[in-house]
Amino acid sequence: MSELRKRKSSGEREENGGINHTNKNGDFRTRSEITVVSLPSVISLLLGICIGGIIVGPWWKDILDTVRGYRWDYKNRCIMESPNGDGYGVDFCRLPVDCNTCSGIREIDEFHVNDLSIELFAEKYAYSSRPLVVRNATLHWKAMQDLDYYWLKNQYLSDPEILDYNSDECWFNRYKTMEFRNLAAVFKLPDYRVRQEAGKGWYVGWAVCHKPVAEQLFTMFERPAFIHPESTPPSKPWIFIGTPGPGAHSHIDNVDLSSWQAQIIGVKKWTLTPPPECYWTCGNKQMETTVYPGDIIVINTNYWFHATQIIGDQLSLVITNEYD
Ligand SMILES: O=C(O)CCC(=O)C(=O)O
Repeated sequence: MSELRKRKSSGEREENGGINHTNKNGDFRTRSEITVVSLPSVISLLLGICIGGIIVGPWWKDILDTVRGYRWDYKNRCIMESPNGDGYGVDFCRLPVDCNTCSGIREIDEFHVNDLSIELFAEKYAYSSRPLVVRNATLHWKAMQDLDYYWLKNQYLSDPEILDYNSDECWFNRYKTMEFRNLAAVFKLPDYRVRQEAGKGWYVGWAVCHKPVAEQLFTMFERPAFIHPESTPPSKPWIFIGTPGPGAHSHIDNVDLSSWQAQIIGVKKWTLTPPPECYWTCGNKQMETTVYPGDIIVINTNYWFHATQIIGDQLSLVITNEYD
């Protein structure tokens, strides 16, 4: 060992990363390498951390949310969906969806109603969150002849108590039509606005939780042919109605089940986007489809972000129902 030491000169590096030093008696000593950081650098670093913390601190969650594309509730471990302050949208916290579902879906499938059996629908679409358009599915419904804005107005105004009815099942969404405080306002529209001859466009949706109206509405439509006969019959249909222009803003729902929507009057363009938590699996590529009178679109609105737009020059009117 001493032989080895003598062959090395003072300050020469040893294999273990230390440095040899010779003391005044001529002995060798090994010391670990020390990196000296100057005091001003340490102070600058600490100052930087403090200032950075003060500046970014209150916003770090916002910054993370922006990067992620959704707002995460750390306490309840769910994604916060909030109204955007304009009075439309629903405030709730949802669990992230299963991104395997959207990973293989690049477009909205389409069938003519005669080509879609109950079995095929049950196997491939009903419970898979795979969106679907079924063409010419409602051409025989009475609604196609008789249902319009004025039919609804007559039903709702037939008894002054109907519009006052309220329950947990009732909801009314005015989207961007801020002038409508409630459903009653929709039926006070002057004719020229229903016929879109003048004035601003409007768009609303609501649950037909008003029993007398729901009963009459049920005479206008039936369970779509591709839905299993043992599926629970519809109980409270929803109506969406409005003039050409923006329909629903992009949003995700917090409802019980998947739903179908039958286009009775007008033409509607749908845009579906995978949920933001699935960005790395499904991307954010939008899928679009256009539905015409007689068509049905089937969507799990709890899974897909969806937005609508009314195109053409006619008012749009649809009946929607959940199914199990
Ligand atoms: O029909 C529309 O314009 C919107 C429908 C919708 O948002 C829904 O069914 O959840």
